[in-house]
Amino acid sequence: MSEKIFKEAIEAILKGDTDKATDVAKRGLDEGLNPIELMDKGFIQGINQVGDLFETGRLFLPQLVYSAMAMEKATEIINAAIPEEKALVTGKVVVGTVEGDVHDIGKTIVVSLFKANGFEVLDIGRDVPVERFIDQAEKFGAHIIGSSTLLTTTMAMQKQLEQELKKAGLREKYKTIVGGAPVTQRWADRIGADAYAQDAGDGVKKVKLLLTA
Ligand code: B12
Repeated sequence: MSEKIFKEAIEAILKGDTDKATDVAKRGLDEGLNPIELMDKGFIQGINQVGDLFETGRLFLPQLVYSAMAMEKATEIINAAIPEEKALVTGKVVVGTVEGDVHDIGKTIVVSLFKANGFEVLDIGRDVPVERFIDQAEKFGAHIIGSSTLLTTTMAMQKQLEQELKKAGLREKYKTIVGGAPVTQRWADRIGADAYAQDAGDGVKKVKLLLTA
């Protein structure tokens, strides 16, 4: 039964059909599916397929935009249904998408899962300049700064964040975690970030490790 819902979720995103995505998200939750599973095995598979079709020229920007709109709606509904757990490890995390990049679906999922795991999270949005990451982390009293990038061209901003933290004499004050589709552990090591996470669940594990390190 859940397989059918996952398939419908994939189809809704492929078609860029927001009404269908809304209906499938609500129906899946009503039927008692785990929201994270519904996201991972359904909607995220759909948006990844859209990305592949776009990359190989079999789908164009207007369709990508419709698929993204359907994905944003599904994400909003599902995020609201993720149960909040009592935190065993607490900490404050600032999360944003770097300057020049407007992709925020993944970042928003990360924010929800962090909150669901009891971390205090400040979501600073997308297209965020490095200075703002630092300024907001200072004001929020963050322990960790998390940055997301989906474009290879904006990955350099994560490196710049490391450099600016050093310049400001703040590098030891914070732990940093990087994520986003083109980001790898190798990139994290290269720029000197404290951690890399391949998805939101991995992010939760890594943040817990950083907070107890
Ligand atoms: C949806 C989408 C869009 C939407 C974004 C809507 C939105 N509100 O986010 C729209 C239509 C706006 C868009 C625009 C563009 N896009 Co686009 N887009 C995508 C697409 C299809 C899916 C991204 C997505 O949401 N994935 C689903 C989420 C859940 O996954 P995720 O983001 O990777 O996040 C997970 C993990 O990476 C991790 N994570 C992510 N961030 C973080 C941060 C931390 C701290 C942690 C711990 C973990 C973590 O956890 C998340 C959840 O599990 C990708 C293809 C792809 N496969 O990535 C292309 C893609 C990223 N886009 C691409 C391009 C080229 C563009 C445009 C330049 C197109 C254009 N010509 O205008 C513009 C960019 C505009 C800009 N300046 O930013 C290319 C990038 C190529 C490259 N090498 O850089 C891709 C790869 C498509 C392709 N295959 O060509 N896009």
